[in-house]
Amino acid sequence: MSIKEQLKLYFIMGSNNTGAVEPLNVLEAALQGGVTCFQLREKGEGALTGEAKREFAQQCQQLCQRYNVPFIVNDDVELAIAVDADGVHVGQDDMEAGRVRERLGSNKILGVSTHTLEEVQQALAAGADYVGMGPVYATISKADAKPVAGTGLIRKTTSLHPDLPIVGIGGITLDNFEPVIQAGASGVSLISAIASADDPFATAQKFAAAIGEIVQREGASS
Ligand code: TZP
Ligand code: MG
Repeated sequence: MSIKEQLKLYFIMGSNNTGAVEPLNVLEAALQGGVTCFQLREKGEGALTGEAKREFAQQCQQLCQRYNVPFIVNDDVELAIAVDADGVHVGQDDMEAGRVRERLGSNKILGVSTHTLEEVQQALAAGADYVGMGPVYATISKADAKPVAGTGLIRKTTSLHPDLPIVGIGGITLDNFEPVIQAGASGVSLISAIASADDPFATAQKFAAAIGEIVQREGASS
C-alpha cells in the first residue's frame, strides 16, 4: 500500500483519550472498522511514561500488526526505535525532522506537522514521507493547538507538490471531512471522532466507506 493509501483514515490515540473505555478495545474496534494508519500519541494529563508507556506501545503495536496497519509513534524517537515501530511523527517543537530521519534510517515512515509552505519545504528537505496540516477545525484534543487553519494550506501545498502525501487534522468528523479531501489531502487524521465515539467500530467503518467514495470521485475528476 502506498503512503497516500495508508493515510486515508489515520487514527491517533493515547491511553487517556477514551474516557472510561479500555483504550486497547477502542483501538481494536477502530482497526476492525477500517483504520489505515495508527499513531500512538501519549500526551497530556494522565499520560503514561517510562516502562508503562513502552508496554502500552507494544500492546498497540501488536494490534496494528494483526490488522496490517502501520504503527507510528508521536514525538518519541527512542521509543519508536526500541519497539521497532513503523515510523515517527514530529511537530515543529519536537526533535528536528532531519535528525529524526538520521536516527530512523531510510526505511521508516517520517511524518511532520506543518503550518506554512516554508515548513513544508523544510519537512521535504528533512526526508518526510508525509506532512500533517491543521488544525483544520477547532479541536478539544490538543491543549496547545495553533489557530484554526481551514483547508487553505492543504490546497496550496497540493498544487505545488502534487505527489506529497498530506493528511488533515483537527476537529474532523463524519460531517465535515469532505472539504479536507477535496482540498487535496490523501486522508484525515483524528482522535476524538473515533476515540470518543459511542461505537468506534461503526464510526471507523463509516469514515472508511465515505472517504473511499470521495477519493474515487476526486481522483476521477482530476
Ligand atoms: N494536532 C493538531 S489538532 C490535533 C493535533 C494532535 C488534535 C486532533 O484531535 P481531534 O480530536 O481529532 O480534533
Ligand atoms: Mg509534538
